[in-house]
Amino acid sequence: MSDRATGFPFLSLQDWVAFLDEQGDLRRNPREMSLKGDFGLVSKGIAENNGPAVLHENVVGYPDWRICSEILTTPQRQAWAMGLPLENLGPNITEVLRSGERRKPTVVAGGPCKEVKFLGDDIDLTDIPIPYAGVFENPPYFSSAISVIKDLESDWYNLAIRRCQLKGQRKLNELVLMNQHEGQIFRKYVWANKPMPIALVVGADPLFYLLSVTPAAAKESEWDFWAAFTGEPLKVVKCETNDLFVPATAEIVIEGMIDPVEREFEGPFSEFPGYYSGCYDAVKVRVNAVTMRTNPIYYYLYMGREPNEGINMMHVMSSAVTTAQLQALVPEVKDVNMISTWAFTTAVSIDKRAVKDGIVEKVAMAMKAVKGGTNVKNLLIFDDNIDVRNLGEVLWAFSVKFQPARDIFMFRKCITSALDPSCPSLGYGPGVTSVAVYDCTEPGPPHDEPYRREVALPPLSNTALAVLKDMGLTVSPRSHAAVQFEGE
Ligand SMILES: Cc1cc2nc3c(=O)[nH]c(=O)nc-3n(C[C@H](O)[C@H](O)[C@H](O)COP(=O)(O)O)c2cc1C
Ligand SMILES: [Mn+2]
Repeated sequence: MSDRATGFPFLSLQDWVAFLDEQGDLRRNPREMSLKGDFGLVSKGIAENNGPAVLHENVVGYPDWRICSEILTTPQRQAWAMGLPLENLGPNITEVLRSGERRKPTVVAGGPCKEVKFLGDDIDLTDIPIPYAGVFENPPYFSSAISVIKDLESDWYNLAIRRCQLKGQRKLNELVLMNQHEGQIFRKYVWANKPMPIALVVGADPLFYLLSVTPAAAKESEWDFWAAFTGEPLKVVKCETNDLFVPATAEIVIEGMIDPVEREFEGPFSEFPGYYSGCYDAVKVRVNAVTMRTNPIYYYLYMGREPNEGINMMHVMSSAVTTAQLQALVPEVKDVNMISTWAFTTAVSIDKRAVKDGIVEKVAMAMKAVKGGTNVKNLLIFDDNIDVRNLGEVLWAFSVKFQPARDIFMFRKCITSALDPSCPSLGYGPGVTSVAVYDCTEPGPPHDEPYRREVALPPLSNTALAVLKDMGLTVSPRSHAAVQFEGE
């Protein structure tokens, strides 16, 4: 498999599936698959093994449909989708998000997402095959729906994947969390007592999907970053029944309105912390139009305990954008790695030569101030001689540099995630927990001499490397010092 995707940029889900097939990184599944029982476990198994993407071609009850999954599960597929080399993927994404040229989408007259149109009472959402994830879900969820909404007061379009529970032929519930931009925008419609127009995109090009889980700052329209990666603006078409726009090459588009006061119970959903969510008083989407391709592929995104496709996408994109957001406030920040359960446990490295006093506190406060840090609950902070993307190094440094009584501090109350099962307000409000900061950096002066602050490593020796080579062994450059003894 090549490192760089030759087909980049991929303009639709169909193009992406064809590309993965050419690369030998997609399996076609000819077996009969039942929506109720069979899909979740296949996805889980592929994610656990870093396996290939899959295209299910035989869905019971839906002979005309195909369902794809695991199309962005692995770093290689994520790298291809963004047109970046696999090596150094995280920092490269940060660089594009920081300095790539953003452009607003271009409006075009039509596109494949308009090939078939259902309006009013001709709409029947149950004609779309929606697999279940967990055992207790009923009815099932659109798990890959990207919600497109517009701010009431500005030109800010916001995108994000939102689970949507099927509640009738023309009815969905959507989980609008108040710690997310959609919650912040929806609140403005509520205060103005106006219905909020919404477009749900189910199936689109892979870069659009990665951007939809990128926690860009407020007022930044995530789709403007499409051009930063590809050099050209995203092409969008206008909706049939409202003034929103959607990618012209989407598979399925569901257009609707959300009433500012109407609510209905939805849940439980197999959520990213690995538990079922509670039941929520969720907003209701009344559907006014469904448009689609003649032969759409449904995209099934499994959610639940990691590893899984959704969390893998969020880890890579959230880490990358949070690095840029933090560096803008605290330039000493070097890298961010969201390690577990999206951002619940996150490691940050800072320049080890930084003036130490107060820097960890500064990073922690900045983390809770930037958009990408919203869900951070356990924050581990290291010097940058620790590679925060290497879990072995993270655990080692946590073990030897961290003194519990001295190096832990807490924020008693921060906005985090309402979906955290340890959170007392599960299901209500924005989600509020305490946040713990683990200072795993080394003390500053007077212990600032290199021999006290360096990891003890053997000197670089060409002879030693040759001896190892004779044995068929290699050693990581991180395992020896950068310098040799004199005379070597
Ligand atoms: C499969 C999947 C389902 C998700 N469902 C929801 C959801 O129902 N509600 C929500 O607020 N975020 C959900 N997310 C997370 C958001 O897409 C993500 O946090 C996004 O960056 C939020 O952006 P925003 O703050 O601009 O709205 C989901 C993510 C994935 C991968
Ligand atoms: Mn946003």
